[in-house]
Amino acid sequence: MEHKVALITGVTGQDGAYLAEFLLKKGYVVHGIKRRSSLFNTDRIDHLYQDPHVDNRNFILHYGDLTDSTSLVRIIQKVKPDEIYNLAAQSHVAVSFEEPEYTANADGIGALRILEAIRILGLTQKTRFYQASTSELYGLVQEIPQKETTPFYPRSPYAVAKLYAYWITVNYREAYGIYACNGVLFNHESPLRGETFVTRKITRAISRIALGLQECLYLGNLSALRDWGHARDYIEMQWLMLQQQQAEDFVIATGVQYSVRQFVDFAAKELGITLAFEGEGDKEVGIVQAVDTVNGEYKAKCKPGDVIVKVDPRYYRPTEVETLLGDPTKAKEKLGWTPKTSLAELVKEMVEADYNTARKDSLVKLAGFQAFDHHE
Ligand code: NDP
Ligand code: GDR
Repeated sequence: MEHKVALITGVTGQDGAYLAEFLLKKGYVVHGIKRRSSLFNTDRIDHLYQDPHVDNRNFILHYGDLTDSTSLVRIIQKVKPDEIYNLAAQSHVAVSFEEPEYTANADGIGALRILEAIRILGLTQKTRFYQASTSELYGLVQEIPQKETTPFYPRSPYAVAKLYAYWITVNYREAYGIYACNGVLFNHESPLRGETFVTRKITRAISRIALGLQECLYLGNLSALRDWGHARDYIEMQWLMLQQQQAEDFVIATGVQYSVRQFVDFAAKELGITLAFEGEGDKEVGIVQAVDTVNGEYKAKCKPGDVIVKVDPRYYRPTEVETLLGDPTKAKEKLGWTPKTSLAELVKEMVEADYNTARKDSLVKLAGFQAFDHHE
C-alpha cells in the first residue's frame, strides 16, 4: 500500500507533537520542519525520533524556517507531500506586541511562502494545505458565540498576521483551486503546552506552590474568558479537515467558557487547596482558605491565609481579548466531531503532569543537588 506523506511545520510545538504521533499511527510517512536553535528543541517529539542511519524511516526532520522561502521550497520539492499542516508560528499573543515585525513575517507571510511553493512546484492538484487559524481573529467580538460567519476584529500583531494568513489561504483556494483550508481553533491546551501560556503557567506554578518550591503565582487579567479544549482532540480535526470532498473552513471549540480566575481555582482544588479571590484589578489576590489534610498534616505546603496568587499588570496586554466562545456546530454536522475532553479532565491531566515534574525537582532540592548547579 502507498503510504500518504504529510509535512508538518511547527512539528516541535504542542500541536505538532500530537499531530505527528496521530499521523504516524494512521500509517503516514511524516516529515517535520524544525528550526535551528542553540539548545535541543525536540523534547516533545523525542519519543518519535528515528535514527537517520536506519532504512525506511517514517518520521523525518528537516531544518527550515517559515521566514526562509528557499528552505521551504527545497523541503517541499524533496518531500512532495500529500498534505501540509502549517502549524509553525510565533504563537504567543503578548510576545507579538514586542516582536510585531517578526510575527508578521513568520505567521502571515510564512503561510504565503508555503502556498507559493505549492504553486511554483506544480503541486496545486496534489498537495492539500491546512492553515492553523485562530479564534484570536475574532478579537473584539462582534457576535457571541463566534462561528464561521462572525466578522473578524483582530486585537494584536499576532492576530493581524494570522488574519493575512487566513485570507491568503482562502485566496489560493479560490484562485488556483488548491485544497486549502483554515481551522479556526479556539484555545487548546495539554501537558505539552508552552510554559508561558496561562493554563500551563497556572498548573505548573500551583504544583510548585503545593510542594513549597515557589510562594506566589503572578498573573495578568484574571477576568479573561476563554473556550479551552484539549490539543489531542483538536489535532484530529486538523486531519479530518483535509479528508473532505471540498476544502472548507471550520471553527473548532467546545462551546463552553471559563475565566482565568476559575482555571486557577480548579487547578488549586486538584491539589486540595481552596482559594478565595479578594480585591479588584491590580489589587486582586488569591488567598488560601483551606488545605486538605492527611493525618492532621496539610497536603500542600501552604496554609490558610497565604496569598498565593497576585495580579501583576506587566502581564496585561495593550489591547486585550476579553471573551471568546466558539460555536462548533458546523464541525459537528459536517465532520461528525464533538470534543472528548472536559475542562475538568484537562485541568486534572495538566496538574498531574506538572505535579510529577515538580515532585522530581523537590526531591532533587531535598537531596541538595541543586546547590551545585549554581556554584560550580
Ligand atoms: P507552539 O508555540 O507550541 O508551537 C509553534 C511551533 O512553531 C514550534 O514548533 C516552533 O518551533 C515553530 N516555529 C516558530 N517560529 C517558527 C519559524 N519562524 N519557522 C519555523 N518554525 C517556527 O504552538 P501550538 O502548537 O500551540 O499551536 C500550533 C499553531 O496553531 C500555531 O500556528 C498557533 O498560532 C495556532 N493556534 C494555536 C492555538 C492553541 O490554543 N494552541 C489556537 C489557535 C491557533 P520551536 O519549537 O523551535 O519554538
Ligand atoms: P491566548 O492565550 O492569548 O488566548 O492565545 P494565553 O494563554 O496566553 O492567554 C489567555 C488569557 O489569559 C490572560 N492572562 C495571561 N496570559 C498569559 N500568557 N500569562 C499570564 O500571566 C496571564 N494572566 C492572564 C491573557 O491576557 C488572555 O486573555 C492562545 C495562543 O495559543 C494563540 O497562539 C492562539 O491563537 C489562541 O490561544 C487561540
